[in-house]
Formats: sequence, C-alpha cells, structure tokens
Amino acid sequence: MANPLYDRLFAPHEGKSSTFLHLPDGGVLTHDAFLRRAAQFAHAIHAMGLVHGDRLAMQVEKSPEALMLIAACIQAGVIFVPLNTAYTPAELAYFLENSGAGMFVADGTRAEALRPVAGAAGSRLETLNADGTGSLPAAASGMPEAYDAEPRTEDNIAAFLYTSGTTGRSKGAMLTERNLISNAEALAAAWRFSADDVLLHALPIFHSHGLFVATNVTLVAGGAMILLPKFDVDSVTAALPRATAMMGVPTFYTRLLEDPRFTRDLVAHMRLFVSGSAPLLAETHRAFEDRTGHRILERYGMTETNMNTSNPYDGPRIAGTVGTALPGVEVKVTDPETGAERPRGEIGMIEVRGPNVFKGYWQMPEKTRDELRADGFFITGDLGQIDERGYVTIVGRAKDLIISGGYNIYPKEIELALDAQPGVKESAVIGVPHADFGEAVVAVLVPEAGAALDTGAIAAALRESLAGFKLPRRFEIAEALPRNTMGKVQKTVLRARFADSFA
Ligand code: MLC
Ligand code: AMP
Repeated sequence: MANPLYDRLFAPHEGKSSTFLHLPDGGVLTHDAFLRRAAQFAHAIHAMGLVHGDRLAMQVEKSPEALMLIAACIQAGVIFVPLNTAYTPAELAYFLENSGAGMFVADGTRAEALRPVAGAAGSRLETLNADGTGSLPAAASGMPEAYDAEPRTEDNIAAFLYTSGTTGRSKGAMLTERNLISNAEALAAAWRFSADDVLLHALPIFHSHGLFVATNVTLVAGGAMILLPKFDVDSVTAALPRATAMMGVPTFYTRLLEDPRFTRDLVAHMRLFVSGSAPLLAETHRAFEDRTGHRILERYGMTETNMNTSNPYDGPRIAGTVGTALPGVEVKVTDPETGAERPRGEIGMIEVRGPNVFKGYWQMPEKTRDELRADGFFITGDLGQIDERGYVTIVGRAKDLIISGGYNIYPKEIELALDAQPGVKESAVIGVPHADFGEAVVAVLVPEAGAALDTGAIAAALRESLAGFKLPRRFEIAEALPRNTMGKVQKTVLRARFADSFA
C-alpha cells in the first residue's frame, strides 16, 4: 500500500550506499544506513503504542537521529510535531496539551524538568539526546531494519507546525503529505537540485525552512547535506568548500559578510545561495554580490503555506523582491477589507492558493475560517504588490508580528506576560531595526500610578515562561501609549519613536 510522503522522500533511497549526511565529526551516513536506523525507530514508536494519526511531539537537538525520528513518524503514519529547542516548560505544556501528543521526545538533559509537563498532558516521555543516545534510540536498537510503511493518502496530515497568532495563542498548522510533497518537488525543480548537490544545512529542523525546504528538497533530489548543529560562522566557513548550495535566513548572510574569511575564493565553486523567512535587505543582496559574485536567490513562504514564490534560478534575481509564484501556486493581492483582487502594481493583502496550502489549524475551526477562504485562498497577513512580470514585493505586514533572526515573535504573547508583572499598567511590544537580527524586540511599559518599575526583575520573570529569543532586548518606560481615536495603540508611532534603539 502507498505511503506517498515516504514513497517520495525516502523509499527511492533504500539500499543506496550514497552519502546522505556529512556529520560534524567528519563521518558520513549513507542513505541506506539512515533508513535502516529510521525503520528501527518506526518499530520502536509503534511498539510503544503509537498508531496512525497519533501525535508525537519532539523537542530535541539537531542530529541525524532527530531526522530519523521524523522519517520514522512518516513511515508509521504518526503526525510529528517539532518544537523549538528554546521553548520553556510552560510553553511546552501548551503544545503537548493542545496537540494531544501521545508521546513527547525530549533531550535527556531536560527530561526531569519536563516529566511533570509530559505527565500532565498525558504524553509518554522518551529521550533522544544530541549524541543520538537516549531511551528511544535504546528501544530502537535490536528492532528490525525494515518497516512496512503504513498506508496513507496525500490528504493525510504529516505534521503540525505551531505558529503563534495575534491573540497570543499558538495554532497548530496541519500540513498534509500533499503539501510537503508538492512543495519539495516544486522547489527541487525550480532550484535545479540533483543527486550531485551537497547542501550546507545550518538551520534548525523544527521550522519549515530547515525541515520542509532544506531537508525535503535534498531528499527529493537524492543529494547530501552537511548537517551542522547550528549556524556559526566558524563551522560554516569551514564547511563551505565541501558544499554546492546553502540556505539561510538573512542573519546568516549578514554575519558571513562581516567575516573576512568569507571571500570570493571560498565560495567560487558554489552553485546557489537561498535566503528566506525574513526580508533580505537589498543592500545585503548587493554587498553579497560585490563580495562573492553570487546573487542570493530570495524566496517567500510561511508555516501554513510552505513556499509560495521564488526568484528564478535562471533569469533576474531582483533584490528586494521575493520572485514569482512557484509552479502550481497562485498568488494575488487583495483589498484587506473586501477581499476583492487588486490590479497589478497596487499594494494589498497577499493571498495564496495551491497544493502547498495547509489544511487548517488543529481544533481551531474559527481561526481556520478567518484565514483560509472557502475558495482555498490563504490570507497571509503580508502586504505586498505584484509587478507586470509577476514579481512579488513584500512591503509590510498587516499582522502584528516581529521577525527576529528568522524567528517569529508575536507581540501579544509578550504583552500578556508583561501586563501580568507587578506595577505594569499596560505595555506595547514592537520590533525595531537591528543590524544582526533584522528586527529586535523592544517593550514599552506604562507603570501604574506611583510604581517604580524594575525592568531587570521583569526580564527575569519573563525568562521563566518565555523562550529566550522572544525576550525584549530593551525596555522603555512611557507615561502613556499613543492611541488613535478608536483607542487602538499606534504601534507605528512607537516604532518611529524607538527606531534608532540599536543604531
Ligand atoms: C537566538 N537568540 C535570538 C535569536 N536566536 N534572539 C533573537 N532572535 C533570534 N533569532 C538569543 C538566544 O535566546 C540567546 O539569548 C542568544 O541569542 C544566543 O543564542 P544562540 O542560539 O547562540 O543564538 P545564535 O546562534 O546567535 O542564533 C541566531 C540565529 C538563529 C540567527 C543563528 O536564531 C537561527 O538559526 N535562526 C533561524 C530561524 C529559522 O530557521 N527560521 C525559519 C522559520 S520558517 P539569551 O539571552 O537567552 O542568552 C519560516 C517560513 C519561511 O519562517 O519562509 O522560511
Ligand atoms: P512563519 O510563520 O515562521 O512561517 O513566518 C512566515 C512569515 O515570514 C511570512 O508571513 C512573512 O512575513 C515572512 N517571510 C518569509 N519569507 C520572507 C521573505 N523572503 N521576505 C520577507 N518576509 C518573509
């Protein structure tokens, strides 16, 4: 019986002695070795009682075994729920409970702290450590090295990826096998990936960029990845000579440009650099070309839709634009109030439709209806325009969202935490320009009458519940928040007032 995602990503590589992963210790893992071990993981989770449609949440460090666990879920028909390694126990409690995860796989160093959280959510706790050890791999050892993939259809859900919202409550975006297959195929073709490619992979594997773009494109093409645990300039410059392509968020490229070792010679052999997840400044695009001779290929996507548009492989890669709709994907710009399509060149809400667009938010039918139209168009929350040639330019966001170093931060979530602090009457959280992260978080606090705010204590309190990347990098005290006549906080005024915070 068919299991379309397994059949497309993994089955073609069974028995192949070709290299799939180049590891930080200099070792390699072949496709065959990877898949035999992944099959053992599939047997292990099956033996632990997970069946088709169950959820497995994972908060684990990036490792070959983490990818094997994902392959195992696909094979066993289990929905995988990857979670940011920065999430605190308080954040994780929500994801486990909301997803109804039957199993939670965590790093062993955090297992004790997370046991109560897993227990409260009714999730079985297993461990998988950065070095590939842990209770789950131990259970997998000795299992058969082949697994008959569970029968699935393209309409079945492969993964939930959580994305925050303007209300501060995260939503589980349900991605189907079709979503992932169609996008991986479209991107591999558009970017000319082949079995000869070696992708430098320094992104995290709990978001669509590192997982569904980087990893799935490589799998579809049959290529290899240099799997770095995280981005750092030293290991990336050391690995670049062995790579043919690299994908990253803009921060990767600005950091590389700051380093004198990142030279034209170092990357003369490279075939492709791709950027996405956050706006790439036109000046970074130009500086990159001046330094290396390569024009970065910028594309645009999101958790709910995978990738929507891309600059061309052949043809003009235009700085400041995110290119044209991928084959099979429709992109239009609409009036944010009425939903009526706007003519080319006019600014409006970007909406997308295609096999890439998710099925909805898990157990949130109203939110799904708010954002996913009955005719299949998804309302992205991004504002943009489409030119005569079909190139999309993103000019802003209608959603109150900060993107810092490629991570999304929803101000509402931070504001709720700030408002709960003693002495805080109200707060507003904004993103302001930051040379390294693109945008950085600034919190504007209004004290209650007579209260003296201790921002150090407030920062410490926030750190208890919120992931580190969400924490404000600066606190500002204000007597009042600017409001319009409707009483709505004017964040544009605050953004202008604090625009130079990190200049
Ligand atoms: C880490 N920190 C951040 C941060 N990343 N702060 C703000 N923004 C970020 N992005 C904080 C940590 O909390 C910590 O602070 C300190 O920085 C050091 O942590 P680190 O892990 O050593 O940071 P660093 O290595 O510098 O990480 C920066 C980064 C990383 C840019 C390499 O954030 C990264 O890999 N970003 C990629 C995100 C990504 O993959 N996005 C794709 C989303 S999918 P403290 O105070 O706790 O010590 C998507 C769809 C699409 O958007 O289109 O692709
Ligand atoms: P996420 O919810 O993490 O998937 O983030 C998706 C959001 O990232 C999109 O809605 C855009 O706002 C933003 N984004 C992704 N790629 C780009 C890009 N190339 N340029 C500008 N914004 C981008």
